[in-house]
Amino acid sequence: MDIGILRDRVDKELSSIKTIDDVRKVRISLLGRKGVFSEYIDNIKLLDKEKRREAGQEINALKTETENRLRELEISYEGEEKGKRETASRVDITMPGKVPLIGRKHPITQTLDEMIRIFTSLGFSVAEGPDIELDYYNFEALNIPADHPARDMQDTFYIQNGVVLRTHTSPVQIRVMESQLPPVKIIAPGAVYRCDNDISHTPMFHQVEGLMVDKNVRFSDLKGILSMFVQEMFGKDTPLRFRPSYFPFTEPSAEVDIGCVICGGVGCRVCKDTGWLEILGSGMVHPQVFRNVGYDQEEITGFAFGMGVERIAMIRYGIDDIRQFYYNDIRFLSQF
Ligand code: 2NM
Repeated sequence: MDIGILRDRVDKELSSIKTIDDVRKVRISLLGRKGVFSEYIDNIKLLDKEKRREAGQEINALKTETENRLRELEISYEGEEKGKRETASRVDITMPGKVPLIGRKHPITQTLDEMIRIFTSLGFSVAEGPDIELDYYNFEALNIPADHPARDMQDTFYIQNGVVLRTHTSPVQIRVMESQLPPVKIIAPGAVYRCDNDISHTPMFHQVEGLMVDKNVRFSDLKGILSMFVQEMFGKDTPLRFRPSYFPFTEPSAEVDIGCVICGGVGCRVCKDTGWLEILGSGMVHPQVFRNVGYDQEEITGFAFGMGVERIAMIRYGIDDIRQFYYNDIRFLSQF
């Protein structure tokens, strides 16, 4: 009696199994009442007396092993079969597909990108600098005196002695002027920080400041550049006006209004019935600022301006509460 042949038969039949039905068929053919194992066990009695015991033990061991392997196969095919049935009942292939949500840029980024596009098309380069700034670059070099209210603890985030979160992007312009000679024609976009939080102020907001310095730069150049900007940003027929103002770093200084884009100038809640919306501050760079960066203020002149990106975006999209930009509510953000 050759147990090797029996083992080969078992291996061959087990490896042919592909479904739960195969498991049942193979179990009957190997372990059934008229199966292969029965046949071998019946034949033990034909052996010599002394060989019967050994053959019986070997066949029984192989039988137990075969039973175990069949049980394992049965469990794994059962699971597979069950999984198929469940999947078939769970997935309704007639359902419409899920449309993935498509992301987009934040409205402030969209507005900032558009502002940068307009100014670069007018020949301005983009300059950047640190958000954490020295008191010197944020205030001192800009001719802002020690007792100016902007330098108060209540208005500025102080990091440590002589170090602040920048309250405007003007320090970037100072750094650029320190490091290169005129002509300079740059914008400085980026985040700025002020201790303020209400319907029209967030502690972090964004600015775009511009600076043009060369021989013979005049106030009319400022008017030309800002007119072009307003026409591109708000439309060709948008009216524009300059009002006298004051900044420590410009002389003369001017604030710029555009005709109210909500009411067309007849008066409404947004423009507080004035027909005008203030959009930016500007002026001719103060000679003291040029002295601070080592420029010869007899040789060159320049204009500068600064505006809030959130304010431009609020006018552009007709939003009345600046804080909407920072709640990160997808129902608000997905409108832009
Ligand atoms: C403003 C208004 C007016 C300004 C001035 C300078 C610099 F560095 F040239 F002195 N940068 N930005 C400026 C001038 C900013 O923001 C309302």
